[in-house]
Amino acid sequence: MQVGILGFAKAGKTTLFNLLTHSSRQTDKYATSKKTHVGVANVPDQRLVRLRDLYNPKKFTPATVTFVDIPGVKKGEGAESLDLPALRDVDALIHVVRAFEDPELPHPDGSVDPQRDVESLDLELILADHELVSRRLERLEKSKKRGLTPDETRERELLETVILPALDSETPLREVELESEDEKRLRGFQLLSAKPMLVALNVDEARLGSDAVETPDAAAGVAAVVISAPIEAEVAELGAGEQAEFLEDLGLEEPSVPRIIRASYELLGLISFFTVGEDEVRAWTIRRGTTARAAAGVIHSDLERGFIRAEVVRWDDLVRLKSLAACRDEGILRLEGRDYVTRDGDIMHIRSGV
Ligand SMILES: Nc1nc2c(ncn2[C@@H]2O[C@H](COP(=O)(O)OP(=O)(O)O)[C@@H](O)[C@H]2O)c(=O)[nH]1
Ligand SMILES: [Mg+2]
Repeated sequence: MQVGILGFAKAGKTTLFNLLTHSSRQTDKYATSKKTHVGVANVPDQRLVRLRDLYNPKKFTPATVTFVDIPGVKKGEGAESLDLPALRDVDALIHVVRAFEDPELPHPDGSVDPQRDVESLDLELILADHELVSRRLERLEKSKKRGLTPDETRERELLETVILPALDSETPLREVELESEDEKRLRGFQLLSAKPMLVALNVDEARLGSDAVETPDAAAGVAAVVISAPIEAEVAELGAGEQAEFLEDLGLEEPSVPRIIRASYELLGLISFFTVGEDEVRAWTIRRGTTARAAAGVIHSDLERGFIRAEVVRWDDLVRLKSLAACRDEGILRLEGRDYVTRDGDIMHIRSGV
């Protein structure tokens, strides 16, 4: 699962990327980087930590999210200034919006205005989508001579009557409700404005934790978090004790990095199930609604092919009773079939005949 970090130049994208992925890529004081960076972050999960404490395993494997730091968007250049291949591949977007003032680092637009930046970035995504959809419609138009398949006919209708009008009226596609059939039809296009988005407002340190921060009124379906990237970098350097004190002084409950990683995970509609044992305690990532058999396939394709049943217990019941055997004795270790819908926090043990 990949999340793209996107925004205008000098918003703090690379600074945030470094924090999320423990990297040390060059940030841009004067120049503007044109490099796309890829890094991996562990998803913080207290449940998994409790399970680790219980098993003391040789190996501990949290869930991960991959972050892609995409070079700054240039206004008005739409698709041309975007690293489109990197952007098409990501499953969700974090838009880093500059809300900090710094006379040494002029905003490319001359002033700091989060609301304007949220709207202009959306517009860039909409323009890129518009171009792609128009080209596709032209191609379908040409194919009309040989006759369109029923699928192509439906696609044409969808693009012409729903998608293009939305883009024409500058509505991001994430706000357009579609039947799941149509959503599937569009998925292959990897339309940018259809991807789920999180707005990260990068504010001055003095305003962090204050209620005075006005989050830009991003459209429906867009979550927002407030961060101060340099402050987060300082927090990351501190030991746990000092960290708590420092955060308290700032009026914060926890650093924003774990919050952003978790928010990305949720944005993508992802949940975790766990496998436990002395060898490994591990979180596995699935989409909400995944069946037990498909979940087994995430661990190994053999487990999916030979799936017989899953033994399932809630993570907190296991922590309370301390072993799967005890859960079995208590009668709370359930046997579930292939169609069981896996829940967030399930401990799964797959029985397979392969
Ligand atoms: N004062 C201040 N400077 C910041 C903040 N966030 C990032 N910077 C600085 O802004 C410059 C650009 O940051 P960078 O992460 O490279 O931005 P990018 O172009 O969006 O990748 C760097 O010199 C950062 O140190 C912030 O919240 N406050
Ligand atoms: Mg950068």
